[in-house]
Amino acid sequence: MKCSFRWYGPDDRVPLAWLRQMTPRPLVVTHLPHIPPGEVWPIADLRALRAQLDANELQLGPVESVFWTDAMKLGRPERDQHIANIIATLRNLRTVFPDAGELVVTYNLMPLDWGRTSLALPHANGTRGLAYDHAELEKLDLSQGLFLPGWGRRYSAAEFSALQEAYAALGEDGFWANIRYVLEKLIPVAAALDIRLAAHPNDPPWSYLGLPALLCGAAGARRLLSLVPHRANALCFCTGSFGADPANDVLGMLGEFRDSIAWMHIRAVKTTGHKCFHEADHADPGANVDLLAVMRTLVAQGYDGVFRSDHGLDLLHETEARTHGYPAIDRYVANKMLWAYARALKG
Ligand code: CS2
Ligand code: MN
Repeated sequence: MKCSFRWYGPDDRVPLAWLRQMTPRPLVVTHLPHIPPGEVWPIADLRALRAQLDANELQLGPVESVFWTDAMKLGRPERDQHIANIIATLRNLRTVFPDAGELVVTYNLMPLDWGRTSLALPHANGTRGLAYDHAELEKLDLSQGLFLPGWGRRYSAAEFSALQEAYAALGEDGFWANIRYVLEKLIPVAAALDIRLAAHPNDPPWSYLGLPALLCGAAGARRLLSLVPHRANALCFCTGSFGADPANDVLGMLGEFRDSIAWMHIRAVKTTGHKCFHEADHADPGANVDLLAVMRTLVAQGYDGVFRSDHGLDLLHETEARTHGYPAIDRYVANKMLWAYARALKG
């Protein structure tokens, strides 16, 4: 298995030079944060990214993320242009990274994006981490608009209620029909470019603020993969997202979807109440999902792809840093632990 590390670009508090110091040296999981969803990732910008990776003797890992636009999810007329632009982005990625082998491009079907109610919940041992409290979220005063911790996008009250109404009018079957429409256009192109499109689950894996949540467990994954059955229609299997719902049999899902896992996010959460959880240490055996059991399952079923430790806890020198769930130390330590354990299992 190959480990990877999320890098949010030049403004990331963790510079590429730090990734170069890591053993095992991670693949770089990144995207072009300055390009809005639905616009083409220009070749020049991708070449600049490649130059940064080459200068640090790093290689591109899964791309995360080429976001889908509201128009694509809601089936608005401008979706066709956005789909064409994503196709151009896929082509440009292959042009700039012809030697990268099979590429993975991650996206998600969340109406908003991953959501938490806190980015720095203090824990008794002095660490801090992301946390989600459904009751707290549902009590939000939306008359002031919506802006969740960790987000770059703010919604005015009018924008957010219009979004809620649009998804309510669309309905889940309408949403699935729009997903099919997009995948039927993207999958053939991705396949021809040796690219897998990897859908990241809903995080949290349930509806909140009246918005639909489709990819929350095995049923959603089955439906997504059945829309366009093809290797290029795949999953970014996130154990933290699926694992946040104790009803999900994460180890069983790893087996059921083994052929559709393009890559893995391996992180743990701990449920503390109804639809209430916080990020747990990757080594915590008391988390919702035992990540060592995840590694044993992956090794046993011959998974030899890429993983990343996803979120981490603020600890040691980073206790007071503003890491928004992406610290350097804990993500690195988790990568190292998971990678070494997988190596030990393989012998
Ligand atoms: C985020 C998510 O890294 C990203 O691009 O959008 O992947 C997030 O880090 C978690 O994976 C959500 O589970
Ligand atoms: Mn994830």
